[in-house]
Amino acid sequence: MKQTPESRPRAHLPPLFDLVRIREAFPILRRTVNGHPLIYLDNAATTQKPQGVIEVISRFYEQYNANIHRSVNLLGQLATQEFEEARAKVQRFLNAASAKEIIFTRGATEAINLVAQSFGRAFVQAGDEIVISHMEHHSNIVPWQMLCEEKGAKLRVIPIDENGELLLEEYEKLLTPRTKLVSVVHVSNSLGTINPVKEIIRIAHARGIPVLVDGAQAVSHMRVDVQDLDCDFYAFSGHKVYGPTGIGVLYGKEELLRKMPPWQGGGDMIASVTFAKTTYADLPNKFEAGTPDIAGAVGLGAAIDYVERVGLENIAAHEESLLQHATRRLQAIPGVRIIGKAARKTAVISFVVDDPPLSALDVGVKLDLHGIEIRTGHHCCQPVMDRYGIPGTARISFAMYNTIAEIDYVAEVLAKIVNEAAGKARPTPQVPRELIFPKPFAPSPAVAAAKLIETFDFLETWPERYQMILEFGRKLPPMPDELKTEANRVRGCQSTVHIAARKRPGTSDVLEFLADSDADLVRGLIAILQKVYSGQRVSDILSFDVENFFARLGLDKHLTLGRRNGLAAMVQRIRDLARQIAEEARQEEERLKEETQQRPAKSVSAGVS
Ligand code: C6P
Repeated sequence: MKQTPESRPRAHLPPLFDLVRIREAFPILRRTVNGHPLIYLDNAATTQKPQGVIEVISRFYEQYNANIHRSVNLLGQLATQEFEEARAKVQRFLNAASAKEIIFTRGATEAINLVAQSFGRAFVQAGDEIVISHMEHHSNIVPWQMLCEEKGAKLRVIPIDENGELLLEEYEKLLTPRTKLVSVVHVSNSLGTINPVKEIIRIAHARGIPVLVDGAQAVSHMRVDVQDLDCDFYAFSGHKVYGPTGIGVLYGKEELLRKMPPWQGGGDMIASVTFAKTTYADLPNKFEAGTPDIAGAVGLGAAIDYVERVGLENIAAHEESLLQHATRRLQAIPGVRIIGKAARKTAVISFVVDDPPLSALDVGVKLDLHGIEIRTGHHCCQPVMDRYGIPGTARISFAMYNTIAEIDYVAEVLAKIVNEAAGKARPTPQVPRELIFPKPFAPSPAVAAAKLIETFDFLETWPERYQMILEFGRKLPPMPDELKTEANRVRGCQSTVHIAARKRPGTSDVLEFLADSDADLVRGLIAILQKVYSGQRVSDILSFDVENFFARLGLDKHLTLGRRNGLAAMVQRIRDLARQIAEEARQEEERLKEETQQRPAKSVSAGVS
């Protein structure tokens, strides 16, 4: 039969990579941020959603919404069909041997917790060991720590080198007869390293040890074939592969999943329930207790369809050119240092600005003012940051819709930020020999707050308020380096923060403090705290409603959760110091009372003499 173009096999024809059409498919890319066209480079945190995915989710709620696996009614059957079709799509996407091996979870985090709890409960004993790596996301550290604590097992960590590559010889040395599982990340979210997971699995399997792969950052950038990798478990999140949040996947080899006990109990995971005994459903339902995120699964199915239509090979090639170009452009900016230089990397560039020293937070906030969305901080990889001796990095991460032009613009803006900072590099402050604490800004925290709120009310936009906060920071009284001790360090802040407080000389209950940070924004926030709290009576400090004050300044909306936690940690430290002074004052008062109770007798006798 003569083949028409339509009937010809399409296997050899890769889909076209049409960047213009791809960008058109993502409605959010048409919006502006702080008055600039959006440049979204925080794709490792979550990817944007194509119109098709948004529509499929809406259509689900408009046309099929019903609970699954339960109803004989038509809607229930349609919803079940859609849900199970999504599972089949995931199975094909990962090339799993069977749909029974695909378990829907809330995300990669829940998938790893499922294995830690279920596999761990059944197979890990006191003295056993779990091997992870130094570049894991907290989601692949904490569940294992919790398990180890519960069972009396030990966590072993594969070290990484300066480039951000795993030391495979060290890995082999860590494997012992006590090793019950190896759990490693496929692509590091903080360094971009692509780990040689196939080799890692081969080495573990040679000793009969199963392997979990955290694929949260891999599936949107490269084709993953779980049978070819031969991994025992593979975890990922829907929202990082252009699907919705709240849905993710645990792939597990059927044979292993069958041996594992259920994790959560509830509806849909049972075969039968009596008070005497419950039997469990077959795979995959055994691990899916309760009503799942049905629309989320359907949306994930649509996202996979979209990715397959664009072609993972095309996406990988495009992102590789973005990575190469961005690496060249960032490396060319003096003072910028890339963290993570593995030979095999994908889609992530983490960097710090050393000269002039600019905190990652300031870089992120300044880029945001130009419409460029990146992530800053430890990226839920604190051990990685400790390995490099840094509090955090600025991270740009790519997706299929990013462009070379966007990267050029980011590089230009970043170079300008670095140059401006160099021009304005704070002259080494003339720190006076005696400590100079600021004078009280107002008679009480409440009056100080009212003055600040009045100033901020004049500034309508966040960029204006941000500039004002920076201006406050520039005028922060200098803090001598001798006071920047470990004891004065405030933990819980993503940047480095020190607070040194004392009771104002000549008073019994007035607190004053000096503080500093390596981040300009944080210096500004410190200045605000200083205006409100320093030089005030401790009782006023403790009764001041700081949450409401922050909300009136708009900080609750414009600061990230990490930054708000940092601010809360600073407030907590100030309040603790205030409590300490209040307690000392109370003890002093008691001591004086005791003294005066004894004194009258003495003074009478003294008077007599
Ligand atoms: N990393 C990032 O900005 P959840 O939150 O379950 O969807 O994904 C957790 C997770 C697990 N492993 C890796 C390698 C990850 O990168 C993430 C999520 C985001 O880097 C948010 S912290």
